[in-house]
Amino acid sequence: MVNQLIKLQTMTDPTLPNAGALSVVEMTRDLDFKVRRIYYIYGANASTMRGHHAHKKLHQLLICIKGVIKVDVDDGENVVSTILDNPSVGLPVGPRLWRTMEWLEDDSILLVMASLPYDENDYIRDYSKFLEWIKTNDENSSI
Ligand code: T46
Repeated sequence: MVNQLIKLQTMTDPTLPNAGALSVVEMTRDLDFKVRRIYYIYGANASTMRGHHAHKKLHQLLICIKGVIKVDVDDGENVVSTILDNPSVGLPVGPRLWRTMEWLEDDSILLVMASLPYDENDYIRDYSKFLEWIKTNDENSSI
């Protein structure tokens, strides 16, 4: 399992070196799912751990738009860690993957684009149930 970061189209103006950058996520070009929900997590101190769950059907794109966040993705056999410290890249995280996020800097902000509306039934929040679920179900299983 490899976490493939998506490099987002990013514009800067060389004539305005202090004017920042503008990054774009465009459907189809950058994402293979339609965005049905956007949320963001902010105000967390360094060392905060979040996640600790998998999704049955949900596809997401995670972008750390401020600070540094480590994302561990576990497919039940391997864990791949990715440091998100650049707002011009996104990490796609699909269903059937156990994810854990660790805030490595105070006030880092995680922006998430998601393929479906919120549905608690799509979550698996118990690791042993996750291991069981991926053995016996796929993304098309009813939830
Ligand atoms: C994920 C990672 C990256 C809602 O009511 N609506 C929503 O759209 C979301 C995302 C959450 N909630 C509720 C569910 C919980 O009662 O907000 C509470 C906090 O959510 P949770 O503990 O799941 O937050 P994280 O940071 O552990 O996980 C979140 C997403 O829930 C999850 O889908 O993949 O970010």
